[in-house]
Amino acid sequence: MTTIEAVQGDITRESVDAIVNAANSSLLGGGGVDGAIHRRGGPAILEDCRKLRASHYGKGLATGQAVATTAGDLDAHWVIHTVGPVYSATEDRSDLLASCYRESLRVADELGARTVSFPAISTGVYRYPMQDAARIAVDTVRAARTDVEAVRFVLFDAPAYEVFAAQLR
Ligand code: AR6
Repeated sequence: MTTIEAVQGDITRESVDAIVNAANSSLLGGGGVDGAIHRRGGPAILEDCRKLRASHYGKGLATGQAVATTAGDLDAHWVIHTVGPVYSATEDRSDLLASCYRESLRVADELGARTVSFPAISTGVYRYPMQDAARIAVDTVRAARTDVEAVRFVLFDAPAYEVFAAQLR
């Protein structure tokens, strides 16, 4: 059984086995939660990302996939980087967003992570509507077959927290 909860806060302050990053396919950093994780986690994360680019992801990490690095100075063992879809009003990309949560949990299982914190993937720069994103996130984690014992959705602001909390009720 996986316990699932939503909290409001800054994901870079989490003390868990793995923190999930809403990255982009370059894996080389960006704004939003990605920027915050690299800033607080320090250069070791980017160093690992560069190595992954060179060894396995020369063309970048595909949307919906996930890969782990060190968490550097963060209070976690690993950062799991996943690439959410850019929202489209004309094309249903919910499977790709669901894949981010599934693949991140699969990577967490490979690592042996038991506690994992997720941000609201794709809901910032990638413009996914919070309501849809929360439904996909909660449904996918609830349906996942995983050894992860505790999943925390860490929402940056109160409106996002309310949407996730309502979805969990
Ligand atoms: N803790 C928790 N949530 C946060 C934090 C934080 N410290 N900072 C922002 N958020 P975004 P995306 C929330 O834009 O939409 C980057 O440049 C934010 O309020 O970080 O998947 C990447 O490199 C929002 O609800 O990710 C990519 O290029 C959510 O995190 C692109 O943005 C996701 O917003 C990915 O876009």
